[in-house]
Amino acid sequence: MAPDSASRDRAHLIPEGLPQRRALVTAVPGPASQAIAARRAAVVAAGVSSVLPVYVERAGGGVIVDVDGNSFIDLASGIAVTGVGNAAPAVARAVADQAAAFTHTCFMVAPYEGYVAVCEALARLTPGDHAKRSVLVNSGAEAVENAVKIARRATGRSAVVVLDHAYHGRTNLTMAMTAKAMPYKTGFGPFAGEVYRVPASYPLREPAPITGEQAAARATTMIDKQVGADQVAALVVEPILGEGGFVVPAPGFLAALSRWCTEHGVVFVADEIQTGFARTGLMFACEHEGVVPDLITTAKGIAGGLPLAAVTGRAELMDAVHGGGLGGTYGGNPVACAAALAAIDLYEHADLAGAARRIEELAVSRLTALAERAPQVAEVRGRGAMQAIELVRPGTLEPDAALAGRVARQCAQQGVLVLTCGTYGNVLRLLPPLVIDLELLAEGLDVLATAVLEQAGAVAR
Ligand code: PLZ
Repeated sequence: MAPDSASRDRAHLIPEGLPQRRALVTAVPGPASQAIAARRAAVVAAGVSSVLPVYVERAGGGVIVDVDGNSFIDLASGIAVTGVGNAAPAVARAVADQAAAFTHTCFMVAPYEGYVAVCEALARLTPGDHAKRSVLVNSGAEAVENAVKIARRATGRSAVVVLDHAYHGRTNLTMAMTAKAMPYKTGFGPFAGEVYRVPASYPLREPAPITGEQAAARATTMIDKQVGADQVAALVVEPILGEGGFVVPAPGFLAALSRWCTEHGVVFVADEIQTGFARTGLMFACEHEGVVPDLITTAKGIAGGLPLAAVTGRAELMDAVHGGGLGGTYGGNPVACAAALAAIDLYEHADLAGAARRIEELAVSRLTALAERAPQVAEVRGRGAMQAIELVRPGTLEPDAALAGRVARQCAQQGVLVLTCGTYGNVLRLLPPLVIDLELLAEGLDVLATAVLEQAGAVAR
């Protein structure tokens, strides 16, 4: 694409009158944010935390503007949600038009076309050309819960197998499926039963290098021995571990797991809630490995910021559920469906997968250069616009979560929003909106690199 047609396309993705720049006009947080924080302390549950200490007034493209007028570079997308950018003009228009027509009838009571159209788009865009059906729900966790219901009903089996380092949600069943105790599980048990955990493929932390096939065999042998393949309804896998640390499995791991599932009548569920919708440079992360899941869960990026999620899968599995067995008051809300149709149109027609690959090129080159200067960076990894660095004590693999926290805080103080993640809390992850201006991204990466070097006390060579 010629550069000016690319920038014209981008301009059309960004709300008008929102300068794409980093600019701090007060201390962080400023007085207006501090006033809201004081009100918050009196009424918002202490269990809900926030990364940025400021309160948002506007956001779009690659920036978030707070109530004091500070403009932050957004390297988080509200945790991989606003792939099309915040308040993307086409999404905002679709939402306004739908809200003016009708806001809710409940698809189970009086159905509407938008729900059907979203399911058509999911059937077209998800991997595999078999007949597919979808059910729409409200959140990622609810999608995972429904995938398990469907797999159990279709197979008549009860066991669910998940990976070490997995994140699948905060509801009771999905807490059981999530690996990390603090903050997600501690004190919240007892958890749902029949959930079994097997080792993932985490190349940096393998005691000795093993192939993806070997890592898969390690997992499936454990399932055979400890659960019994014929007891397993579903194996639920994130194609790239998200909250667990942006861990890309060794090549062949996913394909071998998927083959094992097919051989044993186990439903292979790809949880693409964080990786889906062009984030990794292809529409879905499974496509990088040529894997076709039986069921796929989606959420986050699907609707440009409105709450919507889905389970999509093989017609014969999905339709094994009796009428009335799936649903919920708000599932597939018409405003969320309108937003999804507008967002999906942008993913497909504004080449946002290509944008993710351009983000990857820039981020990987900057982060690799940083890794050469900072021995604390054990690895640069990810796919597309889902990139991370894992921080350790130099010369070891000992996780340095404190360093990751200090770097994220310094970035916030300097107008760049960066998230941490990882089982050990020592991973800095980048999830920029796919529509971010590359110069703005480069500036954000510079702030991040400086923060790593300063906080690590690393001396430039
Ligand atoms: N599956 C792979 O990444 C949500 C959670 C943040 P919900 N990840 C962000 C937090 O601390 O709550 C996620 C995910 C994967 C499922 C989910 C759950 O999606 O929409 O948050 O329920």
